[in-house]
Amino acid sequence: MLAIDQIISLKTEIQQAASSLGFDLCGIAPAATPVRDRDKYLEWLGKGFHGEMKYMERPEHADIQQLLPGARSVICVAIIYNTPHPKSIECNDPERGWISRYAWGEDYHESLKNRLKLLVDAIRKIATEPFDARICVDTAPLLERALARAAGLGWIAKNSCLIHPKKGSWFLIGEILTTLALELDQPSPDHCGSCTRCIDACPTVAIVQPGVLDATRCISYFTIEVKESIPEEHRAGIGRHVFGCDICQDVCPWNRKAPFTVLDEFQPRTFNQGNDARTSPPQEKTSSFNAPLEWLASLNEEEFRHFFRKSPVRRARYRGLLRNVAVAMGNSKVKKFLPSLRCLANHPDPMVKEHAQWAIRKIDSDDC
Ligand code: B12
Ligand code: SF4
Ligand code: SF4
Repeated sequence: MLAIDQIISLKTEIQQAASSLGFDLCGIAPAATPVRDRDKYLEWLGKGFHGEMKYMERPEHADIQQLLPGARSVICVAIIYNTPHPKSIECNDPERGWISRYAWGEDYHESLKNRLKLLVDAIRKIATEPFDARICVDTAPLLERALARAAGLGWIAKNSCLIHPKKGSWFLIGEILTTLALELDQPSPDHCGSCTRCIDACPTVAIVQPGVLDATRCISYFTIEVKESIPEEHRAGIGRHVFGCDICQDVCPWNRKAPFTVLDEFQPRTFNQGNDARTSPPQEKTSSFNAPLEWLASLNEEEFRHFFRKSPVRRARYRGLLRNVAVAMGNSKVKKFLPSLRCLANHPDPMVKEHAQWAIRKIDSDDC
């Protein structure tokens, strides 16, 4: 058993190691999901707010001990992905599609996991007793925001994101569950006050109550998680989003002065436009930031795999991205998209075809 001064110095050393590995925040929570959050999660599931995300129904969500028997602490970390590019609400070009900010560069799952593995290695060198550890980033059934709040990394805000008073909310979180008993942090207080900007700005009215998101109305859910047809009544609300949505964070006053990352992995990717962009001579550079819809619609499957290699966008899959692009083109009402949409309307995939036909009807109906 460690003495109290050893516990305190171990925590400080862990935080220093986390910072040197590129993490922007690091705090310690008890190894138990707070009861209030577990109840809210069960209520959320009961209302069917998770929709098609069946992975959200895994019962271990409420029980950290099932994930790591003997766990005593959770080391929570956050990494900022914000870069100095305009917000989605500042870019209104209907000819371009919005990929959400976290998805402009590399997929964070691998890079966070690798950093967390290095952090575990570093802790093994400084801890005076053996311990078990398990790394989690997004995919494990954990209420990550609830744990991060308990670790003092921020408050769960009305838009349901975790916000830190100095860092804003443009960050991703990960955890190390451990059998080590570490000095705990205090949960962060709520700073939303009377503000309701995110609730008012959400185009699909997905924030049904402060802190409660009906995912089945969220643009992020439709464009990333839904694998088949997007119900027609929800297509107009998607606007020009082709992967995820940033609006409820864009409007948040706590993000006004949010810091930027210096990490290359989160910077937007650039591509050379052209029919075969890998072999044709360099033409106009395009990027994952505010990408031209026509260019996205022109990608073949091989090009999609090449351009979005190790990118979060891969989660939507090729057919899902084309579906989203067709919806965004339809919503734009831009007539010059008709030739691209006619190509997509001949696509062998019936889902892509149907969304392109819908978009053509939508643009044509604007004639009268
Ligand atoms: C499923 C999921 C989604 C779903 C559902 C989102 C949701 N709000 O549940 C969809 C696809 C819509 C989604 C979207 C996004 N996601 Co997501 N997602 C997840 C995932 C895998 C699970 C979230 C979850 O447990 N939901 C269940 C609900 C019940 O939990 P909750 O929303 O956190 O609710 C808590 C509070 O709101 C509170 N609460 C509930 N009811 C009430 C009622 C009252 C009155 C009060 C006061 C509180 C309260 O208690 C709940 C439990 O703690 C997590 C990773 C993980 N394993 O945690 C990432 C995660 C939450 N997502 C993340 C990100 C980045 C996003 C997007 C920004 C991506 C994008 N740009 O499109 C958007 C943001 C949308 C938003 N406003 O939340 C990050 C969030 C980082 C942060 N700073 O908060 C996470 C943590 C991934 C990560 N490892 O970094 N996501
Ligand atoms: S991510 Fe977009 S659609 Fe989802 S709750 Fe926020 S503003 Fe609404
Ligand atoms: S916009 Fe306002 S209410 Fe919404 S999360 Fe930010 S501070 Fe809270």
